[in-house]
Amino acid sequence: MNSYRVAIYPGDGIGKEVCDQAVRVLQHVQRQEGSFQLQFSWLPWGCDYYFQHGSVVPDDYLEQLKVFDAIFFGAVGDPGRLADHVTLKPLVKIRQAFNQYACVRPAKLLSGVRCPLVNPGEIDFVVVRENSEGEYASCGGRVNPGPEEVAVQTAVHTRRGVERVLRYGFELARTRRKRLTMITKSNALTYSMVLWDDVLDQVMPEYDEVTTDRQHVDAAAMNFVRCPHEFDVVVASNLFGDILTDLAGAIVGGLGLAPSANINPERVFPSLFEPVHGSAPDIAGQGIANPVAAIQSAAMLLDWLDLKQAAATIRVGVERALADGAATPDLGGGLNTVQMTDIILQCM
Ligand code: GGG
Repeated sequence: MNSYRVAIYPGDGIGKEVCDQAVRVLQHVQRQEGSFQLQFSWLPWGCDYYFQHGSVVPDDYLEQLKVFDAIFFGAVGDPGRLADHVTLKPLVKIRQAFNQYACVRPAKLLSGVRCPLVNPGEIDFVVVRENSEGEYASCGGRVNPGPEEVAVQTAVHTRRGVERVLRYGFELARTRRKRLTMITKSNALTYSMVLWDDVLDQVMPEYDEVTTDRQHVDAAAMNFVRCPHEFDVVVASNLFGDILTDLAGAIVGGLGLAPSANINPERVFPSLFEPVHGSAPDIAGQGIANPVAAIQSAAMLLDWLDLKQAAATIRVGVERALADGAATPDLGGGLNTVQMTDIILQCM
């Protein structure tokens, strides 16, 4: 029987609550299938760890994580106790150090879910967010503390980095409706985003069965609302992808439903799976967080481990539960986190 080691990094706030439920679902499907084994290692990192040890993660956290087959992540952030950039830093570092350069964020409107748009049509697209460089490159500094202080933060886009994420997007588009939209702002960001345009021009002829277009990020934000059904695969830089996927989550029912996978396509390092949402301090501890985004992320983890049947079983459970009207408060319902998971388990 194949056995896989999975690191669980729940983090802060509702990250812990939804991780518990995602692991429950993984254990359930593992029992149901009986053909694979998942060994979970819980990592107590995050804000509480910081106040015990003086840092959010131990010094050797990348070494510790390297040995796993996959990482499951909850959410980070506890702004009342610790600045957000301190809690987020290890996550960004993991994505970069482990070359998880393709952040895959599906946006699909499921039956039974209320869409905030009036005539949405069928919404089923995937945003591939460049995840290892761009605006998150952590390149810059601050000088002259005081009234004349200056902060510089430089985005770093490399030809290699842009090309590999575009190729990932094209390969994905080949398996779907064969449309790819590249998001830039190359009318204003005339160095970095024109590099994206140039790389698209170079790569595109190799994928001539894929229809390609390009949109500036402001137009794309409008079109996500105006005509979301027209998108299939969307490729964007790190920050643009992050912003657009909150919007994408909102139009398919809310961030409580939005999963993601931070993929190292070459499989040299473990990939990391997490809900798109953050730690939601406003509802943390109340037991009412929507576990669906985390559970759907768990399905993406199983897909990545090539446990396709188990992943499909989870998706069927989620889709049936939502179609039957199961809903947490963010979806307009009254179920708590555990009750929502109970129903998903019954539907699997
Ligand atoms: N589950 C993801 C999470 O905690 N996200 C917090 C956040 O602010 N992330 C920013 C990012 O993904 O770039």
